Amino acid sequence: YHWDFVTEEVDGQVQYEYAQQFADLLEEKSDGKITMDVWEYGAFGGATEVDQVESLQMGDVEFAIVSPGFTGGMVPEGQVFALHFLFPDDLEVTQEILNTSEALNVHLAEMYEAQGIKPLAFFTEGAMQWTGNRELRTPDDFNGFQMRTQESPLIMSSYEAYGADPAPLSWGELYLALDRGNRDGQENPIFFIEDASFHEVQDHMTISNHNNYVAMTTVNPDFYNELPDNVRALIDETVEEMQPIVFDMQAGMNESYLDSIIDDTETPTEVITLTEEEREAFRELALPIRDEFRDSVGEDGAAMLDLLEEEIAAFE
Ligand code: 6CS
Repeated sequence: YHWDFVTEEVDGQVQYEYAQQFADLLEEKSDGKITMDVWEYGAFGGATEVDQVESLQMGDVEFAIVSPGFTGGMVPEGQVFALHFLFPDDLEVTQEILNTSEALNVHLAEMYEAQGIKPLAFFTEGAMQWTGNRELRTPDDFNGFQMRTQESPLIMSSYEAYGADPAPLSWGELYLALDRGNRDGQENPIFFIEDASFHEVQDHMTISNHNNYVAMTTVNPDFYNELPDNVRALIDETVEEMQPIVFDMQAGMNESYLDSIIDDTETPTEVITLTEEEREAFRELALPIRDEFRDSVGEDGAAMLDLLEEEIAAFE
């Protein structure tokens, strides 16, 4: 077997490192019978994140790491990950929920599969933070702020609720957009902000922990369902083994890259951390977006969110 695995990130970043280790593990387990080509963001036909999802749906690639933020138009229910302040702040607990939730691993997974995207696992890439060309401490600071988001209506609604003026963009174009002032700011986990050098062209960063970044390990369902049982079992086993590995990977990178941002005196970035009271002002504005989610996705999607909220409450 020889398969293709596309990612939305580049060498040294979480998704790419994940895919490489995944490919190595699978090659080892299969005694070299399974090999994979791992693709960096944009390398598979020069595509954007949304194009890459389409390559998976068409079966041009077998495996992909997909961020739900780019599937808002195809699987609206996946926008559950766009909801700020939904998952616990404790990332270990959040990862436990991602691993065990029936709402996600059964119900949401079926909704994805119906659209030609089969999620095998959900993993966090870390808490998300804001960067901006001005300090972001209160919702007022977002007034008229040109926020870069991924391609998802509910991510945009979340920032509109803060008073911002969000506009989607592929991340490959984001550095220049921030540098030129076509966008005022963006959200991402710390490792990504540092590795993509966004901090070089942003004077401010806010540790907001308003959400965590979730990615999905996905396969083309026709390809996967037609595999012999023993091959599918090897894939499933590898997916499971990768979960703690990728959790530690993101934790390490997010911690050490914060120091690099703070220590970079050539292009200084002012870093502030929101107090619980300051976060509360955002949480209040973010809560009604859950109703918007329920109204826009219909009954099954709303029931999926109800169940997920129950599961989260049980952990808290
Ligand atoms: O901001 C983005 O769009 C990118 N962020 C991460 C953490 N991974 C890939 C994604 O495209």
